[in-house]
Amino acid sequence: MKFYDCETAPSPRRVRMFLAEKGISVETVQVDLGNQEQHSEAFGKINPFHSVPALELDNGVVLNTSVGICHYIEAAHPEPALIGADPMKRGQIMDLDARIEQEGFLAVGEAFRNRAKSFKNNALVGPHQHAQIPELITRGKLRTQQFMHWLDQLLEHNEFIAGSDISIADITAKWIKVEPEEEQVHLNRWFSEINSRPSAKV
Ligand SMILES: N[C@@H](CCC(=O)N[C@@H](CS)C(=O)NCC(=O)O)C(=O)O
Repeated sequence: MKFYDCETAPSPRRVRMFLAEKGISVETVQVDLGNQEQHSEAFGKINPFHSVPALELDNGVVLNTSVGICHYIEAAHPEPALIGADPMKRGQIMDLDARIEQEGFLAVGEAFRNRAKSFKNNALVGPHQHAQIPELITRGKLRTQQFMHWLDQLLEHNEFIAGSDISIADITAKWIKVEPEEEQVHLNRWFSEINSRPSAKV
């Protein structure tokens, strides 16, 4: 198996933290996003979506989304369960994970990629060029605030995002690089707990 990674990017970090929680290590290849290596012809043959992470299995099949890769790892190495040990828990965890990806991860990305000069004609990840839309900076920031508020309220009742154990939903939320407000006490408590785990150092 070969894991296509980029040390500094948040999406591959989700997979690295997932692997670390499982206690698994995988051969890793760095893809230099800073130098646009994801757009090289060679990498395009591995992942036509020109993004990381990607996981190449021993039979040549390539998985190319964080969530797909994590599901594969969970099925191959069920313990400790990070996507629910029974059908109901799995459904609940994936509901939360999808919400965090859509409302949090993508909202932060919307604000960031429509603002940063380095993404001028690359506002969306992938093989196609998309111009930045400045209005999306404001909308992305507002959506991020609404998301952080929702997460803070959820964590008032749950130690981890989906209950009493860490799950993929915590890992997805951890890599949303936004500092909580001081008064978001539940979110702050959860952040310090999750940041203290060895798997968060990946
Ligand atoms: N839905 C994909 C998104 C992957 C993604 O956005 N990867 C970013 C790094 S965090 C990337 O490859 N960016 C390349 C680019 O900006 O051209 C996943 O979860 O794996």
